[in-house]
Amino acid sequence: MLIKTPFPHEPLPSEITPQQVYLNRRSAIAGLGLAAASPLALAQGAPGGGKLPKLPGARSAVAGALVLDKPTSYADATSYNNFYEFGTDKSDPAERAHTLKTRPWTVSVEGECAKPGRYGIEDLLKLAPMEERIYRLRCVEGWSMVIPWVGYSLAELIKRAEPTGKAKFVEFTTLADRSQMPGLRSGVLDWPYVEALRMDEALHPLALLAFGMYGEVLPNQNGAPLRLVLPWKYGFKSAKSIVKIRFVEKQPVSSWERSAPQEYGFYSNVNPNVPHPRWSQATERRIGEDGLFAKKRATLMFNGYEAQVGQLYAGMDLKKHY
Ligand SMILES: Nc1nc2c(c(=O)[nH]1)N[C@H]1C(S)=C(S)[C@@H](COP(=O)(O)O)O[C@H]1N2
Ligand SMILES: [Mo]
Repeated sequence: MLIKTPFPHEPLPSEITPQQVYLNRRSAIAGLGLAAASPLALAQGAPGGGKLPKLPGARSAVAGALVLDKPTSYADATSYNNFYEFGTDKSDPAERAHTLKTRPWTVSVEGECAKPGRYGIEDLLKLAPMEERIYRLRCVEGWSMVIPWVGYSLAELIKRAEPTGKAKFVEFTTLADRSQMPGLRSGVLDWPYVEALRMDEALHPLALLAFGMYGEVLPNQNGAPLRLVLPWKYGFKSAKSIVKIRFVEKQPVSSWERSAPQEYGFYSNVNPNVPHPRWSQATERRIGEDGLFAKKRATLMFNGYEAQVGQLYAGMDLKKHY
């Protein structure tokens, strides 16, 4: 029998040095009288691949939306991915996701709401002003990236649907099409990939519906044409290539919970104090920082977004609700 091993990939070594290198570079830039390294300038200094259509976003005013960490290179962010619909190796999505058809694309909004509907991707792109958000993304496997995303708060779409009083949770279903996604032949997860949030989490302004990154539309391997980015939660909560958003009364079971309930809880908030049953979550390696002086970074509570989201979990036992 094949034993399921979710997230079987061993982390590579990492380092922390670039923090200092980076700070030095910032002061060097300031010394030259060039643009001070504001978050906006940092993002603009993180170029995309230049091959996809541009998708600019205005500097976000949402608290916590622009971390100062050096953005991960576009090459790293688009070649080291988790998108199991295209295979479980980190390089599989970049190699195979060209078969994903992102037009036409429709997202169905349904369940406990007054205004259900079907939104074409072109309508979603116009629904609210695009913002640039520089977020840390921390994978449960123990690595992280810093990505300048482009999108708007998920709340913008939710409020248009007018959820009813019964809508306690929001469930996200992503595309599962065997003709486009070779990874569906594997039983590593139950397809389609399903994730969910409590309503107040989904309405938090940091919860991002992303359509782009690095000033361009999302590459297929990063979840085109739209995905979630929930920076205070482990990466797997940030579902890619969403086709359905459903308001429900009962707490849904996510794909990862279903596959390994002892290992992946519903909340999946980044928490250095709650180890995964098979490894610690206390540290992480930042992708792109591997090298001679490889040193891991300390993982931060709620991935560094505690000031913004901590209140959502006040009074909850986070060891129980991991
Ligand atoms: N549909 C779908 N969404 C997904 C996944 C997946 O396998 N399928 N992997 C998740 C995991 S484990 C992580 S860490 C992030 C990775 O996003 P990135 O490849 O853009 O860095 O996507 C998440 N969203
Ligand atoms: Mo992940």
